[in-house]
Amino acid sequence: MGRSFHGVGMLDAQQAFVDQLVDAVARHAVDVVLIAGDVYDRALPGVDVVHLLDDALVRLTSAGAQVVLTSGNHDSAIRLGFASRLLERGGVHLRTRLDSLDQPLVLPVGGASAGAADTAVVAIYGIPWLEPRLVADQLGVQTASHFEVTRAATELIRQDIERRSATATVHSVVLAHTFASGGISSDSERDLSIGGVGAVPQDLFDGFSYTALGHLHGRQSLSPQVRYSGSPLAYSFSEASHQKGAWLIDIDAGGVTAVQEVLWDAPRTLAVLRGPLSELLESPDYSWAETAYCQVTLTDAQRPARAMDQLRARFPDTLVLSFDPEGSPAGTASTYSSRLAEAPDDLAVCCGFLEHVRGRVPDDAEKAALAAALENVRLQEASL
Ligand SMILES: [Mn+2]
Repeated sequence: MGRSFHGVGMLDAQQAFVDQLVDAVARHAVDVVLIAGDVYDRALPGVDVVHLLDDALVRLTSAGAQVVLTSGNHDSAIRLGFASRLLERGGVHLRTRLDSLDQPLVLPVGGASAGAADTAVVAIYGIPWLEPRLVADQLGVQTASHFEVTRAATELIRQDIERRSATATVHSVVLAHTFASGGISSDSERDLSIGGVGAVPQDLFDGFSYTALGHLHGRQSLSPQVRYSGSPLAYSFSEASHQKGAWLIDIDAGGVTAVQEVLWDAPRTLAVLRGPLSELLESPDYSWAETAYCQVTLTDAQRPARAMDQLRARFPDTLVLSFDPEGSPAGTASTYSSRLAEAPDDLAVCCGFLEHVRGRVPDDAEKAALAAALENVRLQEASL
């Protein structure tokens, strides 16, 4: 919530998503809504955005659901976790702290396979975004890597499941905000690769009945039991082909019995257009894009005058314009901005800037200094 799309505010679209979510919760009689971060797009969200979350939590609980919510890398875990022990009483279970990792929301589950002498429960755990260098000590791991801290967190959860299994059949659901391998990245999560942040292997989640992942924007299944719900809205043009939605999980005394998709209506179509200006302006093939948010790449050999003005006459919501002239050498984008648009991470953006202003690529020592500076910025943001 709070994130914009290429400069366009998305609060109305986020409000419309909340309406759809509340409606789906009521329609399917959902018991628990799982939100695996990011909740906000920044540590200090705007007041209207905070109000939107406040309203969403009230409406979800009024519709009969409890909510389990973890913080993502964009959130301030401390701010988001404010009053968590009080909210617990209202059915909103914030999992933003290391010491609540192994404190699940426990709910009884019924169903035919429950033995007479046995109680079956579902235990829902939330792993917030773990910044390796900030949590390694507390988790008792030597190497401050995503893999090691996530492994330590899942180990604590396994121990808790084992304790509870002495007196009940325990079906476990784990929320985690992480980049699990097998996940397909899109531009919007580019920051995750800063400082060599790697993916964690999905087999860390083996043995849990279901793992609900957050971080990647594309809704996807790494396995039947390990899935990303994805972002409720597209936040970059690389998500133009995404069908946004969520997963609806059924659990009874025998475990997970069904997983089905719930889809969200997109507020606007995204169009990724490419071609010479005259064709884009005249061809009826593109009339569908006239009401869309457009990303346009012009391929004219000569850069047309007033290209943006001309495009906006037909496509008023052209948000991104770049040039890739026909006949220019393969792989060399023509402008600084179009080269940067393809940079995979912030380090590449900084290196590209240095190359642009100095005419040579940074050497290894300069690269290392830049990487360290970016890492420090990221850590400071994480500790806000
Ligand atoms: Mn994230």
